[in-house]
Amino acid sequence: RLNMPYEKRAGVSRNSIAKQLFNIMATKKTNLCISVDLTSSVQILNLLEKVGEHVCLVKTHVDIIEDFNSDFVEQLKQMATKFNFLLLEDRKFADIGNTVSLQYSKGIYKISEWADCVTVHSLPGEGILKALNSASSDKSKGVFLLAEMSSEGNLITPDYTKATVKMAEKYPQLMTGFVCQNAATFDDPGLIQLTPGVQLEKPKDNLGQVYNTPEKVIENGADVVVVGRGIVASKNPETEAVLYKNILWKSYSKRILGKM
Ligand code: UP6
Repeated sequence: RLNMPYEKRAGVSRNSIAKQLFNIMATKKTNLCISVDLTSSVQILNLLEKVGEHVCLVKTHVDIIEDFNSDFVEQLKQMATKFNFLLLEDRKFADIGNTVSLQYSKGIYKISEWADCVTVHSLPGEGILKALNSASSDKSKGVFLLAEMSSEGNLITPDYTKATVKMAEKYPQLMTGFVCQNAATFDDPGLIQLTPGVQLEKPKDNLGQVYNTPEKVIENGADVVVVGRGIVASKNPETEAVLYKNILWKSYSKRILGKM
């Protein structure tokens, strides 16, 4: 999958969100995902107004937004249409299937109504995928399963990673890809490697996050690269987003030519 261009990979994806995401990347020439870890809806929308044209995917943690409301969701969806990006709610579901199906579609956030895709832990077992797969939804949906994490001392083992990839095989139409750090994690070119833990500025934070450079993660198989504070906490987010976008696209272009 590493040498295959995104537009070709769209053709072999069995999940419609993965297909869309590959096509957006090819069209907009960006594999940058911005993680908008801000606590105010106005701040998030203002940031997206500046960086929206440079990203393929916007990753949210809606449960940290202090003034979350349905109007925010409407504006977020409008922005996604205007700038042609998809929405990933990084909910990291990790409970029994029944609870997860409620968390996915009920409560304040009603994630299933607006998120194109969500992140999910494999820890509870297959029921979690079964629940999301059968959750009724008017729109297409996708799942990124966590096969590895970026944080120091995380308890995921190589066996856990392998079992996670195996679990996903039964749900090809649901699976958008994996959150992981290494190319060896999976082979299917129709799936997307989403890699967080990326920053140019520093090698880690104070709470266990470990950072790699954009070049390094592309070399390690990343297809969509998540940058949070590297852009969000910078003085000029727009300039920074362009910087990350350009380095990432250059690295991807080298990779598909086999020069990496
Ligand atoms: N994230 C990781 N590592 C993982 C999985 N998810 O950092 O293994 C998420 C975090 C955060 C973002 O929840 O929203 O990616 C990274 O943000 P940062 O670039 O500001 O560190």
